Amino acid sequence: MGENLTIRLRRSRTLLFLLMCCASFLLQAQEQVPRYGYKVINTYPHNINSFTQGLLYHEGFLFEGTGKNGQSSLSKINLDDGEVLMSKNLSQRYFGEGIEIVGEKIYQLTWQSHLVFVYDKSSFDSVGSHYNATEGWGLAYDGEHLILSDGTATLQFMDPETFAPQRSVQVEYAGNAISQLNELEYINGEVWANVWQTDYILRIDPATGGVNSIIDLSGLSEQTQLGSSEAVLNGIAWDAEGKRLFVTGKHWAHLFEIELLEIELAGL
Ligand SMILES: [Ca+2]
Repeated sequence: MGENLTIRLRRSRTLLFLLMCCASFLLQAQEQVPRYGYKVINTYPHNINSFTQGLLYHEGFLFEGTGKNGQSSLSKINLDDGEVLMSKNLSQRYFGEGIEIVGEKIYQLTWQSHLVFVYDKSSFDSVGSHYNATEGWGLAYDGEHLILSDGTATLQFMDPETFAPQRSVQVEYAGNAISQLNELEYINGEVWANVWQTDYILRIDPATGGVNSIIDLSGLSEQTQLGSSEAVLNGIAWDAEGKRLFVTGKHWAHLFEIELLEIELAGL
């Protein structure tokens, strides 16, 4: 009897588990969003030693912020040949993270120092700093607020003048909070976010935190040289005028201009 009861319990647990899996699958299928692959349009050089944490395209130039203590910097770079036109090294104490430009100012996050550096865009001279209560990962700008990722599933919207949070959203897909949101870019009303240590970029609705679509960049890292075991996709830059999309990675030897290709989802 005892053995039969144990078997029945095991069976009912198995059934419950299968039902939960099924429900989860249905939920995901129900919330299935468009998926994109990519086509490489152009390939440009990228410094394989750069531990890319922030990337943007502004008035014809790339701006890049890099991380690691002792290797963190802010640079203005020529897209075509990768020449560094202007650069500033951070003190050994700081691990640089995401960057963004608002007006004449460049903001640069630090990872765990709770400091946000502010520089003059033209000279890279320091013009101030702000306190950030959370970790600093990625940074973007929607025309009103700086958008901050901090390694969790939360995106915070900060006042550029004070860096005080004004509101936040949790990024969710199929009922699950999605954390590890890294480098960001604001493109046509959406927040695009690299998910750290994956080949995915999420396109996020900034009003709700919902995922509108998913970009799968699998295979792109195989089209360049990787400079370390930490070399992962990280870095999205949008040329709004030219409508060009650039991506690169930490310790990648190239930066790519890509075009998105919608993937047909069979049977859904
Ligand atoms: Ca960016």
